[in-house]
Amino acid sequence: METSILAKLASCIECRSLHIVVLGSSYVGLPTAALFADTGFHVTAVDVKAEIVKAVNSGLSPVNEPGLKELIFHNVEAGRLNASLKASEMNQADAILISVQTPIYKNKKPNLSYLEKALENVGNAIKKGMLIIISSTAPPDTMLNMVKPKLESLSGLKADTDFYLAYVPERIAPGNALKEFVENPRLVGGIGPNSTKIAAELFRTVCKTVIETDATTAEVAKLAENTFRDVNIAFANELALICEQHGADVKEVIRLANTHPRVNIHIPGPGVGGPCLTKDPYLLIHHSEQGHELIKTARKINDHMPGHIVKLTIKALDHVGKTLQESTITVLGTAYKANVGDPRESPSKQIIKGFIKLGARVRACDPYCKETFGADKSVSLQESLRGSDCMIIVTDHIELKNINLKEAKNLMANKPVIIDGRRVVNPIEAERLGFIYHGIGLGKPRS
Ligand code: SAJ
Repeated sequence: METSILAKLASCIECRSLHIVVLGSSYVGLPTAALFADTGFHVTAVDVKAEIVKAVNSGLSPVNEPGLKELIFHNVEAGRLNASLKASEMNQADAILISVQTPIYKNKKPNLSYLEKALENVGNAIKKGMLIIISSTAPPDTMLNMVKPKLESLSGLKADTDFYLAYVPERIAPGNALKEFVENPRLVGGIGPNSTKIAAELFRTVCKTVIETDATTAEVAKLAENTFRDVNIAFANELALICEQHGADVKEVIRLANTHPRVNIHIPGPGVGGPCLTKDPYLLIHHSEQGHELIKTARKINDHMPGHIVKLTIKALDHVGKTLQESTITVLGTAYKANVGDPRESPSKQIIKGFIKLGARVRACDPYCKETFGADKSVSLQESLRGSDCMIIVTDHIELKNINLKEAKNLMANKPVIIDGRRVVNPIEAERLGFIYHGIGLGKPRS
């Protein structure tokens, strides 16, 4: 019996007759739905937001991700992709993929309420032979302690025998999601051997490399990746603070250290943003109140950086005889990282709020992102710099890397200051043009 259900599912995957329902159709769910549709499956993207459903069914992308609009349009036109507000779509599904959000509360504890709600709907819709995939990032053991028992008790069926259940974490970075979905090796961790095998077969239709493991290992590996990156960036940020004290340049220090074949230090900056690195380390350690100091400290260091930018600015303005309260500050970049329009958890939020609280006039400008976090919005780079006392580079967008310093100098107030949070400006060139330049991790040489 078991073998024949599995064989039937495998054959539906091979001939693309499998109907997939994706629950949660945003930054991760939509690229997933569109790519599976593009490989030939009939996919329904379900979401609670009417604007998402309306956009997809009109062949548009509600998420600003390169290439996604075209992919959605093409597959909606071809009749392979549609969207719906109704959870009951799952009654027609052969496979259900859950990619709802798993944010953290203010106290840094995981908020699994969206996942719980999704599981309730799925549990009531499970039929024999269904494949259930969880792609939402979750704390270790969520599959064994929450997902499996919940689905088994709601359905009265047994995982890995009557239906198949696997954890398949996403590894896609916004801005390059479609390419990374296909090219980054995909971890597939089943709740048992049948689940791993069948889930891997499904993902092999889209992903170039699939690595089979178990559900718990996949959960921890996903969190380990983002935590490693957060800890590494925290080390780079701490090095930056050390270099500022000692008159060294962190950029050169890291360049030299990274010539060692076993060293790979990341890049310091004005803070770590985005929805993943700011949350996943807390998911990894949330089961234990005590210990894990390295991970907690890394989070603290990265969260300290926006405040450090505010302090650097006050010091630099003081050197030119200006106070923050009588200055106009231009924050360049409100997106959390380069060349995307995504403001989630961006370091610029804390920086702008900090300046506003201290009484400065703050303007914000971002070529990709409309968010201003309460600062005055400028329609162009030029407008944002006109008469300004200080520019702060928070995001390393290509346009800001190539900023025309000569033009900026002519537009800005007397004795203009640059606070370079991403080290994209040449300090020598800036000072030659008459700027007061301070860069993150650039100590002033002692003579
Ligand atoms: N950042 C630095 N220095 C660096 C690298 C990044 O300050 O050397 C900052 C960025 O500016 C940004 C933040 O860190 O504010 C996060 O950026 P990120 O490049 O780490 O990318 P995310 O958050 O967009 O995506 C990460 C990715 N994880 C890893 O690279 C290990 C992506 O592959 C995951 O799919 C994604 O998290 C996720 O959804 O979990």
